[in-house]
Amino acid sequence: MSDAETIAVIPGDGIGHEVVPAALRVLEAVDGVDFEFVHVEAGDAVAERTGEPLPEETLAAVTSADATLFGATGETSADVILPLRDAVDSFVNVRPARTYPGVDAVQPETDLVILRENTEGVYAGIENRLSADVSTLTRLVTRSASRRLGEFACDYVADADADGFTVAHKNNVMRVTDGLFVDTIEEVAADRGVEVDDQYMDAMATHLAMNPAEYDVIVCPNLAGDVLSDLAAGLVGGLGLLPSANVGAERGIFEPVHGCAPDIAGEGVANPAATVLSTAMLLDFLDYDGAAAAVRTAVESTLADGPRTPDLGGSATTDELATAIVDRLPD
Ligand code: GGG
Repeated sequence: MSDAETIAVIPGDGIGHEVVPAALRVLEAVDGVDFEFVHVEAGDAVAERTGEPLPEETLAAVTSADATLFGATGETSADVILPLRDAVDSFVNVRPARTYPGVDAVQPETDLVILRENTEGVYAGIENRLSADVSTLTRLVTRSASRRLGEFACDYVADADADGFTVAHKNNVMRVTDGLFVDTIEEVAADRGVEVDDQYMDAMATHLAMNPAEYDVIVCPNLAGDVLSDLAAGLVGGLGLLPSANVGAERGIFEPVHGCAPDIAGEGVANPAATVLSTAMLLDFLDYDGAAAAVRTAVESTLADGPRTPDLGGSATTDELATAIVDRLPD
């Protein structure tokens, strides 16, 4: 029996084909972990070729792997990443946003994490075209998913030694759905003795842009988490720096927050840092804490005084950045 960790690898589309191989170079160079990579396809390109954005073989690889490294998808995102999150029962998307020494940031004090509900809300896929002129969307919120997210947030706060968390919502407008969301999470926090406050998500966007240091752990519904994490990326130097973990009870999918960036795809200049940092989250998930820390330190050191890709004001290629990160891993 092999002790290797099986990792399903899905580059997806666009710059996914550049940042995922770069991140694999880093994973392969990590000391003390054996990997078996299972390379599979999903996204726009495979859909164009075969008619199927998420082939059976890909779904099978993800549901049997120990973890999945995912790049990015474009037009077919709803047909790919949403069913993949469901397939591994990934109820939360963890999106840390922090600044790095040496990287220009709009808000250098930013150091927070967004815990995004990952299977419900307006991303539950319940949309209908009623007629040529009318379409509808159903916003799904359940007590069980909200409870699970609240419990995860309480555990997260305890592990991170944080004071508590802030729930983003809009329960003055979406009274029933966000009412259930906030009430359930607040009940869980009260049971667990965790401090929680809540804010309207629109007001939070303003406060976050102006005073990010006031936030530590933010818990939000699905769409709000998607939007607020891109906002947070803008505060710390761009989307090239934000990793994420889709966490399920047994499996996880690790992906950069950014999309497939068709404007720069094929040029070999995409910043791989977000994907490499996502592999650090993958290593944490598989309990290789030392290896995860080594990857983070190598990325931090590279961002501090190594080569830079154009999004950070340099002219380095994706490969040059990956090489610099690999060179800074401990022997
Ligand atoms: N790696 C991130 C990615 O592929 N983003 C495309 C996208 O639109 N994702 C939707 C989501 O994260 O819910």
